[in-house]
Amino acid sequence: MEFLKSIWMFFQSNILTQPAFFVGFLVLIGYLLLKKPLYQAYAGFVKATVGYLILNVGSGGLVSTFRPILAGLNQRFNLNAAVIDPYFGQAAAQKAMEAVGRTSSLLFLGLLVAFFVNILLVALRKVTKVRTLFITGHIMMQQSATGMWMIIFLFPQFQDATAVILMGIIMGIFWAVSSNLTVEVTQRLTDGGGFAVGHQQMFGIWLVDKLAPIVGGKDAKPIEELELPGWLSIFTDNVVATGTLMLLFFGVLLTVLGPDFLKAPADQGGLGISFNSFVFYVMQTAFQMAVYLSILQLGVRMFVAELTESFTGISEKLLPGSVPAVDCAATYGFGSPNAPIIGFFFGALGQFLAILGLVVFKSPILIITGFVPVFFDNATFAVFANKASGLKAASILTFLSGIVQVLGGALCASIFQTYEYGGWHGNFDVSTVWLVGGLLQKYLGIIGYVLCIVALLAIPQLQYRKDPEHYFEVVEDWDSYKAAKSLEA
Ligand code: ASC
Repeated sequence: MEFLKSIWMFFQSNILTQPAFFVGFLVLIGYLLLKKPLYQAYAGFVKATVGYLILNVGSGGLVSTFRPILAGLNQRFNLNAAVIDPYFGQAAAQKAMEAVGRTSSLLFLGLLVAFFVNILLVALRKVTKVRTLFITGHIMMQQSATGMWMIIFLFPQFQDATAVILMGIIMGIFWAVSSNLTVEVTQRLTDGGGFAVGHQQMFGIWLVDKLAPIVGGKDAKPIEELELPGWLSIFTDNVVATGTLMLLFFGVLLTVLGPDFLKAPADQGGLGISFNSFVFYVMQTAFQMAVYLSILQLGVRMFVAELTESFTGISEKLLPGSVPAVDCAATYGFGSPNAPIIGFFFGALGQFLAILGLVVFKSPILIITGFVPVFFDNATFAVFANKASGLKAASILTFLSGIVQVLGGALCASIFQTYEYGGWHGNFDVSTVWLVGGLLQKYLGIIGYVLCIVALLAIPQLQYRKDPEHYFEVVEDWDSYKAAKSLEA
């Protein structure tokens, strides 16, 4: 038993929660199954892992640079608000578990159960119709923390072991089913990239893809095909567009915070950032966004190329008709490079408007924008909305998503009582789908829990029914799928 436990611990800390290595090993195995020479499989492993590590540098840089600035609004205006961000949400969930006398490390056991439930659902895909294995480890950890707290809060009568199993089952099903919803849209976006999204806004992606043509019109041009007249044409360049938009955004935000607050050390209630000229500090901060985004896109291109080629090995030999579900940022290498920043911008506008609404209507619950949901959810929505129906859809839908994120986050932080611990998870699915699921369980108890599971498991069945002939083909043989679909169209 001890031996098995140490193997699991090794796997959990070095591979399962480190998607770079997880993806690297998938690529290695994929190439070996394709009977490529060992040296080529090794090269693929290195490129995929390094590519994912580069993506981590980009997304980690974005998160660590911009999260404190947004969260600083809370301190600056003494709002005592909950920050809607998964890092704050995870900390709040863990504090809440400790406060009711449970150990927060239960989340890792729940994660283990959930991961195996997801594997089982893929292994039984002929029956379950699940095609995706969720492998974005740091997200699995954050969601397990929030999920573990929700189960403990909703079912305080159950002991640790029961709580872990309840949470593992529902979470594993959520991972499998939600990422499975993104298969077709992601394949279309990436022209058969061979992956799906396994992150925090999969239901949102599905919804955006459905709503975009209604909001933006059926024949709208994607952003990358727009011809900007005269001087505006400089904004077709991604670096110029990002830098300029962010100059506007951070110019306003940092001026509102004020140089004194930014400079004051943490123990005096400031952010402790050092700089000489405020103007140059604003420029550097804004341009840093373009830097990290460029890095992120470089990493994406590298690992996705390897994954696409090698995964046919796994989907032909090991798990036919299945794909890995990875970080949402993997989609930023496709479509218009300007889409992510447009999504962030309009998402932030929506969030700020909703927060203003909370203040004006004297809501007892206040919310502060968290960087991760406002950026990564909305950037992803914009990428998919743009693919489906261009700029108008991308901007309107992300603006609406910003509003939903704040209002859903406020409801969740108050209903699930993480408000007093300073945060809520805040990503789109967690503040919408989980809110509904949590309410069902709050009012119907275990019947609500069973209802959630039945409803989730029904989703892939419905997807399958719509298109039984091509349902697995979309991942097994993209070219035939495409040809069949264009014939049907
Ligand atoms: C998240 C989270 C991150 C980012 C990253 C995006 O939800 O916790 O660090 O999004 O995964 O690439």
